[in-house]
Amino acid sequence: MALDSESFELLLPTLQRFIRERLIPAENHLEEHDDVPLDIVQDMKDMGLFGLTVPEAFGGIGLSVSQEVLVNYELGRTAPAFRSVFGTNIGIGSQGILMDGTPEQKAAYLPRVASGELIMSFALTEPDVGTDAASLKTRAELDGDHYVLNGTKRYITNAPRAGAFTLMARTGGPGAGGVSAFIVPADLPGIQLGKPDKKMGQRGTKTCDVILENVRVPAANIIGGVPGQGFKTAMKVLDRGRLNISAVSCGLASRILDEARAYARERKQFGKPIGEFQLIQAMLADSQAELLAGWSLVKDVAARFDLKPPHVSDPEISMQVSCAKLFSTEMVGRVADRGVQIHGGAGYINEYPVERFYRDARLLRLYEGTTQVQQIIIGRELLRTA
Ligand code: COS
Repeated sequence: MALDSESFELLLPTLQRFIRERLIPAENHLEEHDDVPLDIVQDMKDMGLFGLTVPEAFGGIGLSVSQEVLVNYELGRTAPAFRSVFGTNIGIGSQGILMDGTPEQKAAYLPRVASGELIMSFALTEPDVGTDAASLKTRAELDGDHYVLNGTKRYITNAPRAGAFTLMARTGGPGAGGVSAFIVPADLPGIQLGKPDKKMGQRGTKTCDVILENVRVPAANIIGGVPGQGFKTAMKVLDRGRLNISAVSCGLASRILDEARAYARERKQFGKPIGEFQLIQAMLADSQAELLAGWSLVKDVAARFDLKPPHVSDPEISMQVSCAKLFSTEMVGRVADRGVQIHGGAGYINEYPVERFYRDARLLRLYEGTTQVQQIIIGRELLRTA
């Protein structure tokens, strides 16, 4: 599945212009008001951004993974909160339905996801369950043709905006085999949202707890219709999600590098622009080399991802995705740190974008699997195939 190259070549410059002319100028407003302005959300819907990865048969644009990483690189060049408005929709929120849903589930949800009418969000993490996702505790007990869900989901991105969740709950015994993925409409009785999380960065993204108390969900809402497959669905969704976080990391690194270059040309010390000093050039050079390495890796893994059917998982590809996430997210952390360093004291002042990008970048190493999770996945695969 891919958008024809002629249409994609039109889409990318349109998106670049939208980011340059609409999103970057709105970054300070976003930071101050902790929300994405509604007119920008409407523009995103009009541009089809909510349906980027939904197949054309369901009203979307149907990007391949190689195309999606190019889009995410561009989106990475501005505040991450802009992407988050539709990022869970085309990404981890709806990919479970796309990959493993029944034909009826796809027809019922994907067209509304693609138009932006329905925002979906991904609910895996819990208060006591983060990295060890297979031990999740949210219970789903069968009662006639419904399941009754009880539990709490934590740090759920876009929960306040969501019309439905892809939500993992335990229908069976312990471990991964007891987990099912449900489509849970957000307006079902018994669902409550917690207080908005106050975060270090990424202002404008909305995260909070989702609390479920005796929520009755039709058994027909189990993704794929078969209980016990939900952990695998979640992992497959995260494989693609992690590659997208990697692309965003590279885009953000390129923006930070641009900011640092501009400052190095403009700021004078000892009678000349600081960019003329080799110690500043060394920091710029290290960032450029690492960015190129990360971005080459992401594009390479995306091309491999596209060679397999989207719903089929391949442990080698999962391992390569983890390499991309590990390297790119750690890389952007170093690039952001150097960006602040090149700005000197000014880099610690919120007048300069590098200050907030430094905070924004920190989350990339944590969500959709920490660096240590990626190391576990890589290490296990290396030993499995030794
Ligand atoms: N695609 C498809 N299936 C997968 C898979 C993938 N990428 N990864 C694992 N599976 C399958 C395994 O093949 C295994 O299936 P079988 O039981 O049939 O053999 C099953 O899922 C359990 O896998 P595994 O034994 O590897 O599970 P672990 O409990 O050891 O978990 C980690 C492994 C830690 C890697 C996993 O829990 C993880 O990724 N945790 C982080 C979760 C995360 O990213 N949270 C962020 C929340 S979203 S912002």
